[in-house]
Amino acid sequence: MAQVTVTEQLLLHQKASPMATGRFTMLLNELILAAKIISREVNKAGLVNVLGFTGEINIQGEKVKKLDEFANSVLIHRMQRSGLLCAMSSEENADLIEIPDKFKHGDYILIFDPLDGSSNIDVNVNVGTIFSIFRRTAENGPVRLEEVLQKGSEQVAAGYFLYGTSTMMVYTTGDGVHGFTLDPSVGEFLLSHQNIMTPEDGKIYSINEGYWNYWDEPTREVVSYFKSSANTQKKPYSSRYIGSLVSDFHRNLIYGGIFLYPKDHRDSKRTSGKLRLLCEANPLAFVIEQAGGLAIDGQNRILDIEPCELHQRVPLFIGSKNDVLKVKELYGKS
Ligand code: P6P
Repeated sequence: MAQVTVTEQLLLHQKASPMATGRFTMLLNELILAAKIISREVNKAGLVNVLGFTGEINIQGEKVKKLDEFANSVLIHRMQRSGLLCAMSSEENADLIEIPDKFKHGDYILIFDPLDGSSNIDVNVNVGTIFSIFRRTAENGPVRLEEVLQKGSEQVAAGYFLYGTSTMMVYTTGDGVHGFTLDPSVGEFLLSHQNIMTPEDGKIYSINEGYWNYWDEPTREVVSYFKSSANTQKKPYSSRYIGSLVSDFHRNLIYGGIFLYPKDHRDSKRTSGKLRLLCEANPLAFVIEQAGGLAIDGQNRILDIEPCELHQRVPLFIGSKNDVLKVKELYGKS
């Protein structure tokens, strides 16, 4: 395959749409630079003292790991200078991130999880950066929160970087899903997976079964379906769960399967599940639908949910089309 860079791919495949401007290509290239910097630190995390805790607690009430903080600051530092954004929101920041007046403002909004799966950093398990891009709805003036709280179906682009055995970037602008692999020797992301389509029927299910006792009966019935021979495979699905959403999602995207993070009754915080609508569920839902899959909260399409707040959590069932439809059918019966 000829070596196609992200920029070439964007120019090759841009339909006449708001995405056809060079500004979006510039935005994605800024994001790529931030990801290369994060990838460099992640790949040498074992060698320098960036492991361990900063001792601070983030908005999610989780202890912030140094690499989390580093990734967050790299993204904010780089993207606020891009001249393309009017606001940002990070999973690590309680409030909207304003673009300082000294920088040129644009009409895109960037929402991101700087380093998802961070609980795995110290044990060398893959982590990732997830991003979601909207255009602002007002012509100009200070960005209002409701411009950020748009339905996922309004995203103009979304995707993730996966820092694993290789560093990958997977994204969509609504014109299919494309995967690029970083060639560290030249520092370029080169096209490695063109037009990714996920199998309609999976063979893998991904869920933290440790919470079995906290699930309601319909959820137990859903999980039991995938472990039984009553499914379309006529045999139990393989269980694969490494506790890093981007990695679990990416594996299932390529091989076919379903990732489930239901609500549970462990405590009041989990009655809407653990994963965040804006910086996790929405971007991955855009990707999976463009790859022929589906994403629901148990009943409703993720991309149709009207957000109420920045850090809103949502139950997530995402992956192969027929597997997600089965989840919807089983929950619909209860
Ligand atoms: P649990 C990582 O902290 C994360 O946000 C996702 O990357 C991952 O899928 C999930 O939480 C794991 O959660 O409750 O199974 O440990």
